[in-house]
Amino acid sequence: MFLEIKLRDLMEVSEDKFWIGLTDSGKEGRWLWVDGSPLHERLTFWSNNEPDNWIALNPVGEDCVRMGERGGTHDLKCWFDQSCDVPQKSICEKATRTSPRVCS
Ligand SMILES: [Ca+2]
Ligand SMILES: [Ca+2]
Repeated sequence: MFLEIKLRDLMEVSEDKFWIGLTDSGKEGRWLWVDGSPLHERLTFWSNNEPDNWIALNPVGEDCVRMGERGGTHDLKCWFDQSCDVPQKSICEKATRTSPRVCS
């Protein structure tokens, strides 16, 4: 929900979506995050009829996942598998920045 809300304001057109670091390029249908951890199948947000590994535009299929719906979604189902060759913006995760504690 946090990401979906953040992206709404950043999307200018409907194709202006964001890679989330999830792929099935190693084995079709086996979804892994970029750190190698598997997708928790009970915690997915696929849009209707996705993932479909659609091959009409690219015979290799669709092995990368992007998210976002301009204007938002009511059910958070905003993940789409897409050809990895399509340029998109990306969401990156980084460690929490912590500041040293000061004792007084
Ligand atoms: Ca695929
Ligand atoms: Ca797709």
